[in-house]
Amino acid sequence: MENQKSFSKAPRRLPEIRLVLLGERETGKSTAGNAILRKAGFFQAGAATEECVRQQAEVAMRLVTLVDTPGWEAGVAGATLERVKREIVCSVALCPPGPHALLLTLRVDTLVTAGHVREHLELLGEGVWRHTILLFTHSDQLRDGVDMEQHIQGGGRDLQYLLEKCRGRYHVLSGGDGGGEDMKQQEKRKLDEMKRHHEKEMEEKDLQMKALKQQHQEETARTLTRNEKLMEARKAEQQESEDK
Ligand SMILES: Nc1nc2c(ncn2[C@@H]2O[C@H](COP(=O)(O)OP(=O)(O)OP(=O)(O)O)[C@@H](O)[C@H]2O)c(=O)[nH]1
Ligand SMILES: [Mg+2]
Repeated sequence: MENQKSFSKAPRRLPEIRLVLLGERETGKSTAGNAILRKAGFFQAGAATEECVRQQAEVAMRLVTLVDTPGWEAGVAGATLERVKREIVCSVALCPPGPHALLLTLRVDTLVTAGHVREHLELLGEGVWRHTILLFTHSDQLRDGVDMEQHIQGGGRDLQYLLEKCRGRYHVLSGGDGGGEDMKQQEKRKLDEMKRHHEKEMEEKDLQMKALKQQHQEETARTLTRNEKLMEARKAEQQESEDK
């Protein structure tokens, strides 16, 4: 009975999801962070985020760790401070062993320049796209009669390029309220999908390592056998010349 009691009191271990929010300044990262974690004041929205901030909350039976970052300067002409670039690079270290996904915030009411996004996102390495999801913000600012699908279709080559780099992964966040229950279910599904993808990649890497190890062992065994045969042949030759 006592055992049962302590068992039921044991803390639950929730599946963990680790995310990093990245994007240009004032694209709504901090607002999105509060919406995802469903906490109004976790991240300071409406004021420039100066350094990375990490917050954690239980959302839909997941332990979600979210890192908010300072935004990079807008437009190709704007030079991003080195300090901000360093923060971007450090953001992933705040959710060890690494984020499951990077959320790239894009405002629907602003033109996007793919080169500018690349320049900043790829500070985290060229492989960064495999883990990136486009997160559209300010969807309440869409022009009348234009829905998200139409916005994406008409978003120009740069937006298409980013979408292709992310293999079509995107999510729409509406006006800072988190988008209602449907949106949260959608979000949860996408994040679980990302997590599965990430785990599969790790498994594949593990299999590749095993295959390499096996190959190495086989090669070593072959070399040893060849050497043994050579040694035997040499011994036989020596014996023969001694006998003569
Ligand atoms: N209308 C509307 N306003 C939004 C939305 N998301 C954010 N905002 C507003 O946009 C402004 C900037 O939002 P933040 O969340 O602080 O943006 P940020 O990307 O964190 O900004 P930095 O930290 O400076 O990079 C704030 O005044 C928000 O209230 C949205 O979906 N719709
Ligand atoms: Mg911010």
